[in-house]
Amino acid sequence: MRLSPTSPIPPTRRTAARRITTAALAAGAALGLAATSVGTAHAADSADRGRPGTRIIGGTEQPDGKHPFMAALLQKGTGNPHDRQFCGGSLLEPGIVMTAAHCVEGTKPKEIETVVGRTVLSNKNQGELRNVAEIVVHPRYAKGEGAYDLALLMLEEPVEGVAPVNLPTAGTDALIRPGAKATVIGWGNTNTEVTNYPDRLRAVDVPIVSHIECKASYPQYDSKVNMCAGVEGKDSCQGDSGGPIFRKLQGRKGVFQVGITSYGDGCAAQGAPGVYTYTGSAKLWDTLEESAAGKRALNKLAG
Ligand code: 4AZ
Repeated sequence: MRLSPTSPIPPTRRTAARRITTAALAAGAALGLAATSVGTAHAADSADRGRPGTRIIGGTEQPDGKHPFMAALLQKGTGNPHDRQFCGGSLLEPGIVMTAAHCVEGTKPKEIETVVGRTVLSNKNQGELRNVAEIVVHPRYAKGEGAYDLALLMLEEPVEGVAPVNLPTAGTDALIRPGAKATVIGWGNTNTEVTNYPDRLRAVDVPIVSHIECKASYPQYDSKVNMCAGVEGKDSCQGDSGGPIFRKLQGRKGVFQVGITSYGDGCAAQGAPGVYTYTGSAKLWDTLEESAAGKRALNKLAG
C-alpha cells in the first residue's frame, strides 16, 4: 500500500488497503467510491459459503513451492507477519525484489523487510527473510497518477536457491494479447463485503483486457506503461499490490511476469478490471535511467 509521509507504514493491513484504493480512485477522478467494508480479518469464509459472487478475488489457495519467486513485503516488527504484510513483490534477481512504487513510496529501508518463498505468512520458518538496503522508486512515479508504479528493493543479502521470475522482452507485446489468460497471486483481500486477508497465498486466472477497454474504464490509464486484466468476479484486490501477474508459456521453463498489481476501482466489479504496471514496456525500463538510483539498479539487473 502507499505509505503516507506522516505515517510511513500503515498500522494495519486493513488501513493500508483503504488508502491504496482511495489513492487509486483519486487518480481516476470521477470514479465512484467502492464500499469499504469493516469486517475483521478471517470473518469472511463462513459468511461466504453458498454465496457465489461475494468472493471477489475468485481465486484458490496455493500449495507451498508453486510460486517460489513470490515475495511478501512486511512492516518490521515483532507481531504476527500476517498482520505486518502490506504488499506483494517478486524476485527479479537474487538480490532484487520488484514491487509497486505506491507500496514503498516515502518509506525507509529500515522500516520494512521482505520474505521470499513463504506461502503461509504466519509461518516464520518458511522462506528467506531479508532486510532492504535501498528502495529505488521509479523516477516517473507520481503519487495518485497510477503510471510508472514500480519500485525495486535492493536486498542486504541475496536470496539463495530461488529461480527469479522472467520478464517479457521489452517492447514485444505478444504476451498481453487481449483475452489471453494470466495468473495473479497475493495475500490481498478476498471479499469486499466482508474484508478478509488470507494467511495462505492465493491465485486467480484472469483474462487480459485490451488497452481500449481499459482506457474507457480509467481516463488516466497510460497504455505505454500499463496493462489491464480481470473479469467480473475475478481480480486482484487491496493487499495484492506490488505482486505479480504472470503467464506460463508453452514449452518454456518458469513463468513470465507481465505486470505488477497497481490499482483499480474496487475489486472484481463489472467494467472495472485491475490495472497493472506493464513489465514488458520498453518505456518503463528506459525511463528508470532518469534517476541515478534507477540507473544503478538497471546496471545491476544487466550485469
Ligand atoms: C489495492 O488497493 C488494489 N482490483 C489492488 C488491485 C486492485 C484494486 C486495488 C484491482 O492494492
